[in-house]
Amino acid sequence: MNSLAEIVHFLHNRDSFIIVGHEGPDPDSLGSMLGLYFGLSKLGKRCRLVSADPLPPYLTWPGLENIEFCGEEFTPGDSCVLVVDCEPQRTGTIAQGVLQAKELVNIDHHQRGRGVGDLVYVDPSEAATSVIIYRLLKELRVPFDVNLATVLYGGIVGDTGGFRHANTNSEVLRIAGELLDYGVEPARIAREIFSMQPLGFMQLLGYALSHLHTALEGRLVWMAVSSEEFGRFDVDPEMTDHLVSYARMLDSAEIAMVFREVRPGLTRLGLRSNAVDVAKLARHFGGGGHKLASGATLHGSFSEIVSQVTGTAERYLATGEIDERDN
Ligand SMILES: [Mn+2]
Repeated sequence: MNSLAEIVHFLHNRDSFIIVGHEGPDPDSLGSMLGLYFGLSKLGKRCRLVSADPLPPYLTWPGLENIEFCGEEFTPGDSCVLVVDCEPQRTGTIAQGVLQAKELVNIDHHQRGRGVGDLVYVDPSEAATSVIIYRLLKELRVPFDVNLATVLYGGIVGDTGGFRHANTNSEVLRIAGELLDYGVEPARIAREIFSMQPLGFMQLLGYALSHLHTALEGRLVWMAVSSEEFGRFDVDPEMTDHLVSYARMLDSAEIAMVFREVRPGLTRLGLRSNAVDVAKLARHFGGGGHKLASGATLHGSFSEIVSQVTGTAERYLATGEIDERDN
């Protein structure tokens, strides 16, 4: 792994960048992308922003309108590619093009993120990649303004769950406080990320809550929503990542899981906990993430996936171990 100073030196000495984040972009991925975009542009560099997937709805951050949407046809040309908030393999349909970059820089904060590229900076102790970008831009002596502050603040709010997750610390709050002084509107940013939902989602949520499942006296809680049920409420399953945060509210929950059958044969599993390492559980099923927030994508029959994963999670909670025969 490289030092932050080496990344800074590298960025200084290049002129043309393509900045990409992960598939299904979230606020921290976007905050990191846009933060680099505004910061490097201020230094006179040429920057493009590229995403494989559409943006979350409702966000009105500055710079989002400059994001280009590409797929398998994406090629980086001579530009240096900066991959933020994930490994290059997780950039979705543009991943092949990203990996062809003449120069690749990877900046991330995911646990077990090994980083892939000519320069790699991965720090799992950071609450958000947007915090790393803040530090980089400070080292680069970029002058901050309300636009830059807004996107970095938005990224931090996203990955700390509005300063409620365990990754919230005094340093994060100090940085967020400094960003607010540039004129960021905290209430608007929080509402756009957490508190704006279409009617269909509200009704689906009611349905999912009234069909909440528990095991081990509520220590394990899960929701399972089939593609037929998503269709019934006219809700796009890919836009319902946050269902898991409602499951997690159960007072007795140690592990909360949500199964979303995004289409027949393809299920996304979201995992949250307050203390138990759910990244371990996610990795067992081919996924990954953070200790307290992780996920995986599974193929096969929805009902079989639900019973298999809940069985493994139940044994994991009861024994503290994952039986490798649980496959
Ligand atoms: Mn992140």
